[in-house]
Amino acid sequence: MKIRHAWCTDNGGVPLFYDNVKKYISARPSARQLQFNEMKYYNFIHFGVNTFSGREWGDGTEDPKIFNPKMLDTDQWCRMLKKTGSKGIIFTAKHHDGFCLFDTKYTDHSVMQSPYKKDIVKELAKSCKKHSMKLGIYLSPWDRHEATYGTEEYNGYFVNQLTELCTNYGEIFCFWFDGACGEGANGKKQIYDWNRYYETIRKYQPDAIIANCGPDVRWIGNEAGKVRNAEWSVIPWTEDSIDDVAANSQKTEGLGVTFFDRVEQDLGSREKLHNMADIRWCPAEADVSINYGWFWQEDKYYAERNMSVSRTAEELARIYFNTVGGNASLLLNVPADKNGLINPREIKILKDFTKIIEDTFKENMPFDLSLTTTDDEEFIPGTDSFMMQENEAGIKLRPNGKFRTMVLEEDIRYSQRVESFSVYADGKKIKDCTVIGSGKIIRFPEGVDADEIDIVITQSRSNPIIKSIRLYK
Ligand code: FUL
Repeated sequence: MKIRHAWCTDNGGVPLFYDNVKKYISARPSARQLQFNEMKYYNFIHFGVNTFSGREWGDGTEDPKIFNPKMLDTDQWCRMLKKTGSKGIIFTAKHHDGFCLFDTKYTDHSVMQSPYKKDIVKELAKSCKKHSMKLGIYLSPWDRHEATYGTEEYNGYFVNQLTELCTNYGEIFCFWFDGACGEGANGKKQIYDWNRYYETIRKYQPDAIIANCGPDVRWIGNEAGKVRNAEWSVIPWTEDSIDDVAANSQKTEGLGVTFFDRVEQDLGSREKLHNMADIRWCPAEADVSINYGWFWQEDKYYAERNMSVSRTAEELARIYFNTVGGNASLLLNVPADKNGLINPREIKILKDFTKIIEDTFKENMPFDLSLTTTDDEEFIPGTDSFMMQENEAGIKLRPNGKFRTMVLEEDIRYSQRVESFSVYADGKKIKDCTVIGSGKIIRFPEGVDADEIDIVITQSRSNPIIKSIRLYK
C-alpha cells in the first residue's frame, strides 16, 4: 500500500518553513490560556429578574421585589452540572437590566433589595469550591438601569463592580463580557473603556481569562454551536477586534439566541495571516443555550412563539463533538428556574446528553503506534508529545479491533501547526480533515475495522507536534 502526498513530500504545495511560518507558529498561548484550555466544556447559568418577568432582556425598570426564588440551591446547580462533565460555571452577576445578583456597594438595584436578600455570587462561590468547579462571572457592560450609563462616570461604576467581584469571591477563572451595547435609561450609549476593565481584572485576578469581548478567548460568531470548517486559534489582531465582536453580536432581544453567523469563514489561513502585523493566539468559544432562550421560561412562552423549548440531547451531543472536537470550547447555558433550581425539564435532557458523551468515550481502544519513517521521532522531553520529522510518511496505528471515535490533539504550547490531514484504513482513505489544534474528534458511526490506520498530515506549518491520539470503541 502506497500513501501519497504524505507530510512533507510537497506539504500541499506550500512552503514548509519560511519567515512567515515562523511568525505564525510563534503565536502561542499564555499560561492562563493554557490552563483554560484544559476546561473544554463548562456552563453558563442565566438567572435574574428576567426569570421572573418572563423576558429575555429586561429594560431596567423591574422591581427587585419580583426576584423571589423560594428554593434556591447553588449546590444543586454544581451537582447537576458536574455530573455532565462540566468544569465550571459562569454566572450572570448582572444582565442588561442592571439588576445585580451580588451584594454591591454601588447600587441598590440588587438582590439585597429583593425578598431573597442574600448574595448569590457568594453562595455560588462556596458551592463551586465544595464541588471543585471553577467560578466565572458574566457582568453585562450594557446596563439599562444605571443612571450614569452613557457617561464616563459609568466606566468608574463598572470598574468598581469588577473590583468587588475580583476581590470578594475567591478565584475567578473567567470574566465574560457579551457584545450587546444598546441605549441606557437616558437614551445614551456608552463608550466602554475596555482597557480599564482589562487592567482591573489583570491586577486582581491575573489568572482569569477575559472572554468574548476580551483578549483571551474569542466568540465563535454564532450562538448555535457551529464551528468553521477550519477553526484557527492563531488569528490576526487589529485595533477593532473587540468592537467587531460588539458590532456583530446580538442586536435585538429575539429569543436571545442568535443564529447570526459572523460572515467571515476564514480567520486564520496562511492567506489571511499574510502581511498582518499583529498575529495572536486567541481560541474560539461556542456559547449555546440548552433552550431556545438564555433565561428559564415556562413552556407556554415557547408555545406562544410557536417554538420548541429545548435542543434535544442528540443535538447537544452533536454540538459537543463539533465544538470540543473542532478546536473550540463549549459554553453550554443551563438556566435556573423560578425556584432557583435547575429544572427537571432541563435535567432530563442533560442526563441523556451526558449518557451519549460518556458512552462515546467509555472504552478506550489500545493500539500500537509507529511513525512510518526511517528517522526517529523526536519526543518533547517530559511529555508524550512528538514532533514529526521531514519525510515522515504518516502515523501508523494498529488498533486492536473496531473503533468508532478518534481523538487527536496537537501540543498547543508550540502553537497550532497542522493545516490538513487524512485518515486511511488499510490503505483506503476514509476521511479528509482540516486543522487539529487543541482537539479534533472524528466520529465513524458505523465503526472502522482495519488492521492498519494511517494518519497522514498533508499540510503543516513546520513540523507537526502531536500531543495525543486516542481511539474509542
Ligand atoms: C448576549 C445577551 O444579549 C444574551 O441575553 C445572553 O446573555 C448572551 C450570552 O449574550 O449578548
